[in-house]
Order: sequence, then C-alpha cells, then structure tokens
Amino acid sequence: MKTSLDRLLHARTGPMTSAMVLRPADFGLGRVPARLNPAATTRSICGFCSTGCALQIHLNDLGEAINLSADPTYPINLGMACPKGWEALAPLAAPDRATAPLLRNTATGALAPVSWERALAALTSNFKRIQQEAGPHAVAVLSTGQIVTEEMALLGALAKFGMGLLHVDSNTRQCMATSHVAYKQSFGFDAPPFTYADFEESDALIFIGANPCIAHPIMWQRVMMNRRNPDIVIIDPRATETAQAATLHVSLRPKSDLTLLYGLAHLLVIRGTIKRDFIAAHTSGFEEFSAFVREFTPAHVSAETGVPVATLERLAEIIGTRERVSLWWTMGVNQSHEATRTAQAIINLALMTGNIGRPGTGANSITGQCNAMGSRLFGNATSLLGGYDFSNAEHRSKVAGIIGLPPSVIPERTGYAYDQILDAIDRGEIRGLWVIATNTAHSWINQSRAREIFGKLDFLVVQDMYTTTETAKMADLVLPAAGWGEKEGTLINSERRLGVVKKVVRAPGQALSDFAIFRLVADAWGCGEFFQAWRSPEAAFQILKDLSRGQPCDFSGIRDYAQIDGAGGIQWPFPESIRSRSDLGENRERRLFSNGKFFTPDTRARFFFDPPRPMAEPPNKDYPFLLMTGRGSSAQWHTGSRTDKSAVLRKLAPTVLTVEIHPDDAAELSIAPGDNVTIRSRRGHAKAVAVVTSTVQRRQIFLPMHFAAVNRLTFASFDPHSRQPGYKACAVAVSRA
Ligand SMILES: Nc1nc2c(c(=O)[nH]1)N[C@H]1C(S)=C(S)[C@@H](COP(=O)(O)OP(=O)(O)OC[C@H]3O[C@@H](n4cnc5c(=O)[nH]c(N)nc54)[C@H](O)[C@@H]3O)O[C@H]1N2
Ligand SMILES: Nc1nc2c(c(=O)[nH]1)N[C@H]1C(S)=C(S)[C@@H](COP(=O)(O)OP(=O)(O)OC[C@H]3O[C@@H](n4cnc5c(=O)[nH]c(N)nc54)[C@H](O)[C@@H]3O)O[C@H]1N2
Ligand code: SF4
Ligand SMILES: [Mo]
Repeated sequence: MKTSLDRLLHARTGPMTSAMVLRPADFGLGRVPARLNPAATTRSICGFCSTGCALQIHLNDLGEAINLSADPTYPINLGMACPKGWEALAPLAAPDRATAPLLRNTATGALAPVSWERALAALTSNFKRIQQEAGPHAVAVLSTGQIVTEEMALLGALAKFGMGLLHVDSNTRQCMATSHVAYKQSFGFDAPPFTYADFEESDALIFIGANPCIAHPIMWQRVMMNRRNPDIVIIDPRATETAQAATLHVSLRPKSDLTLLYGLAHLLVIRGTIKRDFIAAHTSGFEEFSAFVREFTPAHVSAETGVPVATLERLAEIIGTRERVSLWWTMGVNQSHEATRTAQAIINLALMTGNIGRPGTGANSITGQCNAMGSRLFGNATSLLGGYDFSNAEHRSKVAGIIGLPPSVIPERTGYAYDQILDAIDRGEIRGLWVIATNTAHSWINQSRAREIFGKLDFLVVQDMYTTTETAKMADLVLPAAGWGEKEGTLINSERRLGVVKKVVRAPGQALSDFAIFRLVADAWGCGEFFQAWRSPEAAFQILKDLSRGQPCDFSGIRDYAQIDGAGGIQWPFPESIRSRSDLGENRERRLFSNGKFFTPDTRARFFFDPPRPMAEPPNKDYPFLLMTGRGSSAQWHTGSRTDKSAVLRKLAPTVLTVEIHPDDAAELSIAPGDNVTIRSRRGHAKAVAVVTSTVQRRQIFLPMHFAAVNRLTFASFDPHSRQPGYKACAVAVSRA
C-alpha cells in the first residue's frame, strides 16, 4: 500500500483524480435549506476592523438577515457600532458581486462565466503545469487578514502541505508584520498583552502613530469611558481627530519616533523613575540599553524630532509618574523603514517602567483587519500553524501529527515575504499566483511597478466577492467568494478575543465560502483525502484547538462556537484547565504577563535596540513635500470594494481624492481650498482636491489610502526585520493643476 506521503506527492505531480472529488453541491450550492438560522435574532462579529464589535442580526422567517443593530450585551462594544458596522449588510447586495467563476478566454481576452468544474480544472491544470515547468515553488499565494481563522488555516495547510508551495504571504504583511516580529523577539511569542478594559483602567494612554477616532472608533469610545482622569497623549505628525481630542498632542517630525522614544528612555533613567526591581527580575539587556540611550539627550532629541524639550520632559513625567501607563501603537509605527525597532522601543518603555501585566498598562499593538490576529497565528506564512516555527523539527512533527500528515510535507523554512514574491514574479521565478481577499493592485506600495509585475504572470487567480476590484480585473480566473454574513467561522480581535460570525445571508449565484472553495481545490488537486477532517468550519475549529494546545495562544478549553457566542467572546489563553472553573464570568477579561513571566526560554523579556537611520526617500529640492498616507474616515474601508457599495457610507466620506496641505504652503503655491492639485513623485502622479488645513505641518501632505492613485506615488521601502512596507513617507512635489 502506498504511504500517505507517496499519495500526497502523487497528488502534487500527478493528473487530477476524479474518484472522490467534491462538488459545489456538497457545500449546499443550489439547495435551499429550510432556515439559515434557527433564531429570530442572532449575534455576529463585525467583519471590518479588528475591534470585534458584536452586531445583532435580525432575521426573517427563512432565517435571513433583514436588518441589524449594535449588540448592547457584548462586552466590547456595549451597544455601539461605527458606520461600517451599521452598514455591514449593504455591500453584500452590490450589483458587481462575483456570481459565477470567470475564466479569461484566450481568444477574445475577455473574462467569461464558466462552471465550477471548469474553473477548478483551469486552476489545477495551470498551476500544475507551471510547477512542472518551473518547479513546485513557482506558484505563490497572497492571502488576507479578512477571512475566518478556519479558512486561513485550511488555505495555509492546503497551499504548503497539499500543493507543495513555499511562498505564501498575506496583506497582514502590509499591516501587522512589524508587531509580529517585535513581540516575538521581545516577549518570545507574538502576544499582544492587553484587554480592552485597559483603555478604561489607565492613568495615562500614549498613542503612537494611531488615529483611533477614525480607524478604531469603538475602542476610542472605550477610552472616553475612562473615569480616572487620564492623560491622553497622541504622538503623530498630524493634528488628527484623535490628537484634537487628546490632552497632549506631540507633533513630531515624521519618522523620528525611534529617536523620540530613545530620548524618553534616557530621560526616565536620568529622572530615576524606572522600576529597577521589575527590570532585574523579569528582563534582560537593560544595562546595554540604558548605556545606548545615553547619547539621546533632550537637546539632541529635540533637534531631531522637532519636539520642544519642555514637551519631552512633560512626556517623561507622565510615563514615569503615573501609576498605570499604557502605550498603544498602529500604522504610524508599523509602516516605517525602522518599524520593528520602533515598536520595540515602545515595548522597552513599558518594560523599564514596569508597565506590563497590571490593569491599565502594556505595550499594546492594535491590529487592523477583523482577523489580522488569526492570520498571525494560523496563516501558515511567517509562523507554522498555531504560532510554531517552520525551522524547528519538533514543531513540524507536532503539527504534522495533529493534522495527520507526514512531517516531511512541512517546509523547513518560511517562504518569501510579499515584496519578495513580487520580485520573484518580476524575475520569472514565480509564474502562478493565487490572490485571496486582498486587492493588491490598489493596496500594494508603488503600484506602477506592482501592476507591471502582475502582467508577467502566466496565470493569476483572484478569489474575491467582487469582479470589479483592480486586481480581479487583471485575473485569468476569478473565483466568486461568499463574504462576511454569508458564511461562518471565528475571528480573533485585537485583545485576542475569539468571536463567531454567522451565515445570515445566502451568497449570490454560484459564489461559495472560501472554506468550500479551498476544499474543492484540495479535491481537484488530488489531495482532498488529507483534509477529510476539515469537514466544516466548526470541525476545522476543533483542529485549531488541538494546534493551539500547550502554546501561549492555547484555546483548547473552548468547547464549541456556541460557548464562544454565549460567553461574549473568549480571549486566549483559554486552556483546558480553565474549563473546570465553572464560572466563565470570572475569566471574562484576560491580560498577559501578570506573573512577570514571558514566553522566552528564560521567561525574561528582552530589550532590543539599534541606532536610528534616515528615511528612505527624504524630500529634496525637486520633491520638497513629504507624503503621508492612511485612513481617511470611519466610513471608508481600504480599497473601497465593500464600503463604496453602501449609499449611506458614500454620503459620509469624500467621493474624490482630497489632499491635506498647510495654509502657508497652499498660499505659496497659490492653491485655494477646493482647487485641483497635482501631486507627483518619482514614480507617478495623482490629482486631488485641496483641503487647506493646519492639521498637517508645513512641507507635509496627507492622502487617504482609499483611492487607487495614492499608491502610484508611494516609495517601496521596507523594514529589514518585518519586511513591512513604509507607506507613510515619500518625497513628492505639489502644484496647482
Ligand atoms: N475607517 C477605517 N478603519 C480602519 C481601516 C480602514 O481602512 N478604514 N483599516 C483598518 C486597518 S487594516 C488598520 S491597519 C488600521 C490602521 O489604523 P491607524 O494606524 O490608526 O491608521 P492610519 O491612518 O493608517 O495611520 C495612523 C496615523 O499614523 C500617522 N503617522 C504617519 N507617519 C507617522 C510617523 O512617522 N510617526 C507617527 N507617530 N505617526 C505617523 C498618520 O498621520 C496617521 O494619523 O485601521 C483599521 N481601521
Ligand atoms: N498608501 C497606503 N496603502 C496601504 C496602507 C496605508 O496606510 N497607506 N495600509 C495597508 C494596510 S494596513 C492594509 S491592511 C492593506 C489593505 O489592503 P487590501 O487587503 O488590498 O484592501 P481591501 O480593500 O480590504 O481588500 C480586501 C479584498 O477582499 C475582498 N473580500 C472581502 N471579504 C472577503 C471574503 O470573505 N472572501 C474573499 N475571497 N474576498 C473577500 C474585498 O472585496 C476586497 O477586494 O492596505 C495597505 N495599503
Ligand atoms: S469599530 Fe470596527 S468592529 Fe466595530 S462596528 Fe466599526 S468597523 Fe465594525
Ligand atoms: Mo491593516
């Protein structure tokens, strides 16, 4: 009898098997179940941002959604939701939904509807042909932080263990790669330590490169519920909505955060407001760090950052003297040329002041997408499923044992990062690409090059809810995906809380859940028998539990979806030992490191640091402005594929690209409010309408990322440790159009 490895290898190279192939009908396509959902109202977690608000979905007699409201009983949002949450059902009914697989006709060059059978055959035959011609790793995957964890894990396992691919990455690289690496190095595991109660329990909240009023509005509501009269500090070059609502806005020079944070560390040492006992008992590397920061004198730091010495002193006083200090960061930190060390400089501040493991403290990275945390743990990209290491033989055999595969199918190294995948396509090394739930041709940095590179692919598969995204339009094959609300599974939010999303709407036409599509691909590929245990998302969830057992992210104590739902979400860790404590309420909030023990081999957290480096493309005479990009409004989500489909959300945000420019610069360039402006970088140009405002500093402009033209301007620079792109700094010229 053939071993399972032989069979798997045969599946990778041999022809399609048809004996036991699943059919779309096996996933309910074409069948109308009596009721989608048994209740009259059911709870589901919002599928936009990482806050993880619960929505109550109101259902008709068929169990289908007719409306929704914010869930007043859920411990996160307490009856609140932002405009995207309230409008979450609208994008599902858009006319440009993908309702059938589309295959590019080689004769006419147009995309035309085909059956699922035809589509699956096209995917497998083209990808297998490319693998035969150019090697198994000539096909790559770009995935997402916006599908349920069960889907991410199935895709990761299928791609790497079933199809024999190596290069699998996702848009989480654009977003959370920095936090992942920073935590892993400093704490020994990618583990954001906080719980949302910390927003309410802090005496001081320091936000670095974060604009929660726009990007995480319900988290900001939690900050507003703080009754401790907290200092709220925003460190951001722009006077954002959040900065204007803060008690102190530190308007630093862009990309000078690392210098600022080292300067604060130095001031804390001088002032003697560090926690020597905590440092000695629970950390390593502090002496070297404290010697290193000695040169970051207030005068030097002030000159480099543009922050007055008095403000530095005030900040040091707040951090050094308030009892509970929490530090929060997002993309202003993660998207930079020295992002990982900047994140770790924040972690260092928390460690040296003992602000970790207690209520209202922590070095806290807020995630972005609804399931960014799920993709960090189960995307099978940077870490092996469940946060393990590809390079560790013991880890490989443990994971293989749980999934029921021979360990030899697990690669011994991580594959290329997102940018390296694109470079490999450019070189002709990668010729097939499968893109799932991300819109690369809009969101990737430096688009002119990215699109040219996509043009070099032999076969591009795009699996999306819509046929009209910039990326879907370039595809050779479009696979129609069900979206949020049309399928089930779990999401993991910023505070490590698992929540359940429900199927409350029937997907249009032939669209199938990503889970079903991955199962169908596995079968068509010939490796379906290895994923038999992944019968449904909830069956897959049981496998994820087993993978998490004994890891810092252990949630093996969770019984099933119903328990998660009934408990108001469950944070990891939730090992089996917790299960015996009957009262879940007692364990409703979980923060990490209350015992001072970290996940490193010696249980000590580590100080990491490096000298600051200049930004990659500073402004000069020809390109005198610095361009920053980010979120424009609470009604707009990324590339707009979903939010642009809601008439309500369209009314809440500008429908044309606007540029924020300082009044003095505008006067100098004879630009009046509402004028058309041209913005040029070395790579491309964009047209925008001027918003003249002193929220930006002189010689700096801001563009919201929601318009495709923006990434035609950006400069592709990367943090060396996380390979996250630096979207927030490049040189541009501005003129009246
Ligand atoms: N409405 C809405 N909400 C969202 C999203 C969305 O698309 N729309 N996306 C979600 C996702 S995936 C993410 S990752 C989060 C992102 O959430 P945030 O990170 O809060 O949003 P951004 O606007 O990208 O960037 C935050 C701030 O960084 C500042 N910044 C730029 N350069 C620097 C710098 O050098 N130093 C400092 N200190 N700050 C700097 C910018 O001025 C900006 O105000 O939002 C999530 N929430
Ligand atoms: N200039 C600039 N660029 C940026 C940023 C920035 O700050 N500035 N931020 C970066 C960050 S942090 C992020 S996270 C990225 C986001 O960039 P993207 O991931 O490219 O943005 P989205 O618009 O969220 O794309 C998600 C896609 O998935 C589809 N989709 C939604 N749900 C499902 C589903 O369930 N299944 C399937 N198959 N498809 C689905 C949507 O239709 C959409 O096409 O952008 C990055 N790009
Ligand atoms: S804050 Fe985030 S999770 Fe909450 S409703 Fe808005 S988009 Fe959804
Ligand atoms: Mo993100």
